[in-house]
Amino acid sequence: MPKISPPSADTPPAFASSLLASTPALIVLAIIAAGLLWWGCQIALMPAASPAVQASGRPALPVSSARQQPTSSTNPESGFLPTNPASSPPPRPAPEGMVWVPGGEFSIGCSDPRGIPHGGTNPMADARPIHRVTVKSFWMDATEVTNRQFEAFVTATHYVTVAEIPPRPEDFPGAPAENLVAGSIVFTPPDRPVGLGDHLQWWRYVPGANWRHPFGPASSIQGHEDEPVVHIAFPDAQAYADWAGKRLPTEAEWEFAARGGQAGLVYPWGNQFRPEGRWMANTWQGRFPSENTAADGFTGIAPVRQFPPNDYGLYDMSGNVWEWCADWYRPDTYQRQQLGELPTENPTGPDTSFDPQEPGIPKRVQRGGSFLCTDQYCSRYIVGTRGKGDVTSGCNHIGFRCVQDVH
Ligand SMILES: [Ca+2]
Ligand SMILES: [Ca+2]
Repeated sequence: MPKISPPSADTPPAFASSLLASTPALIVLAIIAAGLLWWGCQIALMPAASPAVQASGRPALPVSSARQQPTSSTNPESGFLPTNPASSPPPRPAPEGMVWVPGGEFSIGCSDPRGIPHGGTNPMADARPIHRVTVKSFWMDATEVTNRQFEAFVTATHYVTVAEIPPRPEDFPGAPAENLVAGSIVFTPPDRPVGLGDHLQWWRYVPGANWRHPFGPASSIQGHEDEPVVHIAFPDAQAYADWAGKRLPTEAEWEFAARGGQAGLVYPWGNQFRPEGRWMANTWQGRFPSENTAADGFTGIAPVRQFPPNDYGLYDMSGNVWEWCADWYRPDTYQRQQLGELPTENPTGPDTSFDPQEPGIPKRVQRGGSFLCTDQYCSRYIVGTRGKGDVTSGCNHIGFRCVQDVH
């Protein structure tokens, strides 16, 4: 289904429907989808890295050499206090492909990153106040779910993803039937520098783009089996998790896991973006969106496990692809938790979604940023920052990973 949310009961689909009825649908879908993805830093996808570029990906670096101790960001005045991990050992060996996350109490959130190197220009106000949250122990997928894993799910269940289903006419009254074409959002970088104020310069709605065909019908995932699956809408991620006997992480679980037992670090690995000159995550280098130097070794998505894991053994918690979390998104979630209006013990987020930028579009939390993140545009590779996405939208830099409860 195209990247337009079915309207909520109290919000008529006036905008989408009127546009669809009067404008070529694919253009409209691209406009709307790009708008939906804009604010949450859902920067569109670049073509996958060439084999030569991907082959140049560096082996994982020893984590210890890049680890840094918390510095000023952990002082109490900043709001960060030490993480108190639970002491219970894992009850059994980790399920295949998963790692143990001990749970415990930690400080969730993000200081205003403006002014720090690679901090970007967004104050990240929705990630404050920094406050204490407790989560239970759980297992977590060490990597983003890969094309290989998702294919096994589809083979077993014949599941059809949202991006493979044509939009329903009842959701877009007045739209010509020929305009309602299944597809997803792909990015075509302009061939020259452009201002960042008009995202339509690099967004494209591609009929037939989906997880099997990330760039459209002529593309495939053959040879990309160990890359994270993309074009995944929220229900798709949930369906996979159900099949696998897992679930999506809550936002608090995701951040507890990403911090790896450390407190108040800017990134999952420390406070420097490139400790000792090393690349620690797959992000964007060069002038966005026209120049992609792939200095980190990857023009597009990287196979999983190409960068060092964090202290819990989790890969790509920063960059590569965005990851769905279970919680509804609201910008005031942390304020409400701080005030006691929402739980801070195993929090599952608010009951409803609200994004002031797009009221009426139901959104869930996304975390970690993607290979398209850059401080010119989006610095949500910073560990405490929060992303968000329309639940019916996939895109070719949105994926997920799962967690499993301790039973
Ligand atoms: Ca890159
Ligand atoms: Ca990621």
